[in-house]
Amino acid sequence: MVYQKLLTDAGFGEKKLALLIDPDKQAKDQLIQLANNAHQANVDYILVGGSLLHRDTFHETVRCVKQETDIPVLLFPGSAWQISTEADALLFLSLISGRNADLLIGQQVQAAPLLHETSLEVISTGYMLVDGGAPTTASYISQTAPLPANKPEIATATGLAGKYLGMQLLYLDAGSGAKNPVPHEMIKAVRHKVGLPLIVGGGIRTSEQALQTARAGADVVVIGTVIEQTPALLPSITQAVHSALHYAG
Ligand code: 1GP
Repeated sequence: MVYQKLLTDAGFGEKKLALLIDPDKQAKDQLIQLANNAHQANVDYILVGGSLLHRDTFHETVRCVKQETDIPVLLFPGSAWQISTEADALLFLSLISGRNADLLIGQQVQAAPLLHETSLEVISTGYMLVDGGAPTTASYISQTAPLPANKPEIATATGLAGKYLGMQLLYLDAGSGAKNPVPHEMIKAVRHKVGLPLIVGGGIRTSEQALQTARAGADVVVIGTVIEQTPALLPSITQAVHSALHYAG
């Protein structure tokens, strides 16, 4: 089970790297190459999904990644139709930083009966968008205001509310291609106070940023855009995240 493993690894302070694959962004041969690179770099998870997809390649992307690697594929759905039974688990996201009812509970109601018919592992995830210095596709499409980056106490209150609502996991996201990643102070505060396993992503471009994100308390660090631009960075960023183990709190 993906969640059990995630929980155990987080308990031991083992830091993990997730590569976000946007189904829109690459041709099939590039995708095969990327999946193989991820395997060689010891990437721990592959996330597939996005808040705005332009092409009908979602299912094909999941299938292709599953064929090429044994890295667990976690769905990171932008809407109810981004469900593939070929994935290992689905992050059942509720956008708890926002006040858009459709993304808090509407899409989830549409997806639930479909999920019930599958054996897909469903992981209840409190999803929080954080201001990354400029509007992102996620903030625009979701029509929500992100959490202010300099207000860790709002992030903590939101994360705690998610925990009390029964969520199993939190995801702090500055949004794909964000100018600034999620501040370390916020990561620290949320991880320490809420105590749920924590995924952090958005705007991470260097090994140093990935390392500091993991050291601040992220259990899983997500990178996407930087690898689309510079695939050769994947091994060093993955290694940096894995090396943060000794700094576990
Ligand atoms: C976005 O957290 C992910 O949802 C990854 O962001 O593409 O900026 O790495 P980047």
